[in-house]
Amino acid sequence: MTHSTPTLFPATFLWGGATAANQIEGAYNQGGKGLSVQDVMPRGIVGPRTDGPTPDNLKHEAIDFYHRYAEDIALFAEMGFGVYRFSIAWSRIFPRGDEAEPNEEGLAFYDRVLDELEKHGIEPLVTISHYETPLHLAETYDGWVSRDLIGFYERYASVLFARYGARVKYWLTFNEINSLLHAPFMSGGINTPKDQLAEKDLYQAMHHELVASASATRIARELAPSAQIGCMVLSMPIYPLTPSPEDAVAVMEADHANLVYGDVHTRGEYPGYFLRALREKSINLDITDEDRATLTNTVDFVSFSYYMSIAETSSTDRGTGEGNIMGGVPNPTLPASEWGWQIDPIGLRIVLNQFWDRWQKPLFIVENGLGARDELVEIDGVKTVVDDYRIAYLNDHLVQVGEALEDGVQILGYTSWGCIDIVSASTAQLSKRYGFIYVDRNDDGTGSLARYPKKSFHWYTEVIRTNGASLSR
Ligand code: BGP
Repeated sequence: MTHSTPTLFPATFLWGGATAANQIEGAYNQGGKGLSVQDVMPRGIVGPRTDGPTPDNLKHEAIDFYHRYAEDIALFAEMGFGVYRFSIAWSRIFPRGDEAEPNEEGLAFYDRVLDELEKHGIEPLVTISHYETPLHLAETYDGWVSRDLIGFYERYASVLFARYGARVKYWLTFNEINSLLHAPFMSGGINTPKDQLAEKDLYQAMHHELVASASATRIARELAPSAQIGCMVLSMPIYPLTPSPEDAVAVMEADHANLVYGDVHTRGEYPGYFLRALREKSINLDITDEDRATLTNTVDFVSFSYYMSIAETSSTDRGTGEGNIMGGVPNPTLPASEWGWQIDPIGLRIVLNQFWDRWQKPLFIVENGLGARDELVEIDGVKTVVDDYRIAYLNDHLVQVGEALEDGVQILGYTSWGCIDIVSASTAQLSKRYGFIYVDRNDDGTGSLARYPKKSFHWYTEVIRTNGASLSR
């Protein structure tokens, strides 16, 4: 059933956009910043990692937000953003990750970003760790496989809460924490190649991240009492390929593998289905009593990315599905983007309901959007992009957000992904664009870095101005 009259988004609904430090900032070796795992991933997760920084890594300069943040935030303000989600580069604050003292120059940069946001009345939403673990922690400790990372992360989070806690209300502990098993180097700084990694080590790394996340929540309660702490998961509704009970069970089990992260963050303990899975794999995790106590520090809200849905089957004949880090079985009923991500606006309503029913925590949609190639054209002397395809994608997804609001789901806000063109995470391309603002930079690194509002810029401005009433149903 679809609601026919325009939904009233709550007056407090936060509209905005989202980015991540490694994909937007550039200045990879300036301001005392150390290297992160991203500095040796010039091809994203689809290519091999390199021994050190290489000239073909677009993230090294990205779109130079490090120097142009004031201009970019002014453009966000022009669209009427009420919130901007960005991440803090861990290696700007702790260049190697295991130092005792933070890098003041790195901290001062984010002070300046926050000043600019405050000037425009934009609420910051800060991701503490977004796929940018300091490289030293990967190479010396094997990333999150090591329990030592919990302490380093606690120190890092404490510094952030102490410094920015009075200015930042909304915090996310780990970007897409459930991607760890799929992309161990990017997501968990795990240096051991995936094919040589013992499954037990991967699950141990997952446990360490979950403990660190809960510990950050505990620390925030002391250092930043007005902060709201959220977890962040990659959401992907999974449909049975056929109505057979076996396919329904395949969906349930695939769902469990994703939902366990939100379950732990909201309930404070591991669910039985997960313990069963470990038992059946004969994996005995090192979980201390102190870990168990830490996990009881549950989050205030749940945030998630949503790009696509997928299907599942019990059959061994699965076909191959491309997707946002986690693959699955292609759904024959859905179209796909140029990068093979299947487009499914209704899936967003389903996921919102599923998460709300399951966790009863306010939800924040912190990533959603269409990666597409854009063509810069000149209309009446003004350079722009006529991105009707992006407008259609966002419109249809936001209509489903309205449906979920009608369903009674509590939603804090919506930040579309890559609100200005940035380097893609999976393929490290600039040509996979999500933004309302076109950035003149190409995959070969050429371009002036000039910014041009696209047609969607004006469309989104109107959506925000009318608080969703201008959406077409
Ligand atoms: C998510 C990541 C983002 C982002 C987005 C789009 O998985 O959290 O960092 O980039 O996906 O993916 P891509 O950039 O590969 O198109």
